[in-house]
Amino acid sequence: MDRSGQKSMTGKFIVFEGADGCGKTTQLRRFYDWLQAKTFPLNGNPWPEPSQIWLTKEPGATSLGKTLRQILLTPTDTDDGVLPTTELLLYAADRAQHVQQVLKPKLLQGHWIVCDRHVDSTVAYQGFGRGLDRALIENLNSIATAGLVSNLTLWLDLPLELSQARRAHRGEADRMEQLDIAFHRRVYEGFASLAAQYPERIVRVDANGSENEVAERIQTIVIERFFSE
Ligand code: Z5A
Repeated sequence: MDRSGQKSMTGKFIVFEGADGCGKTTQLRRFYDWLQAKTFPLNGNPWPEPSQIWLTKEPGATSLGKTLRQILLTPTDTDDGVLPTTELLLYAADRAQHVQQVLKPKLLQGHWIVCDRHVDSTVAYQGFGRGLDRALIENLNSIATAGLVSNLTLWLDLPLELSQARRAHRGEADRMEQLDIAFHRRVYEGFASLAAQYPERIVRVDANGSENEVAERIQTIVIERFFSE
């Protein structure tokens, strides 16, 4: 998992990705509760202890990250708000802090991390959505993660019209959510393209269905990936 090869990480790093409104946060919490509730070994593989399972997110998991999140997501009605390149750098700064202060230390201690968004969001939103240079984004992601790669990234795939409708039910949109439908369509295409490019790391989850149905699909994928004989 640690491409720098310096120390072996014994924990598991599982990321939930997808368009806003796809049900990612709902499923991530359900998945966390499901992991917490089980303690027995499955097919001879030990289940993580409840105290060793962590829920986290990007942006905003650290003290600095909370401030960055506010800057990144608070809507502004002026033209001198956050520019696209500044936005990219702020997401990278949030990630660098998160990786060093939370993710790497926990993974080194053998914890299981369940994370709401990570590097693929930057490629999808700032790369495909904003049209910023892909090589620059890969570079910044690589600096921010310092070699850390997820063991599994679950892409919750929901048709754009459905995710927009679900999000709309929740009321006021944040700064990113306020961007136009063409932007969100490019973001969706970004996630689809990443899933095709990295089939080993990114697994598509059909997010169309009831909360229970989607939760069961996720559990099946995780059992196959980490608890098969
Ligand atoms: N961003 C970025 O641009 N670059 C980056 O590098 C990173 C992030 C890391 C973070 O926003 C924003 O930052 C995000 C990308 C950008 N912005 N956008 N746009 P956030 O963390 O505040 O929120 P979000 O990640 O966009 O997620 P969300 O808006 O909270 O939505 P969600 O997590 O995908 O969905 P949800 O909250 O679980 O569900 C949405 C609604 O649907 C809710 O009312 C649920 O009750 C309902 N729901 C959920 N599941 C179902 C099912 N199965 N059926 C029916 N209804 C359902």
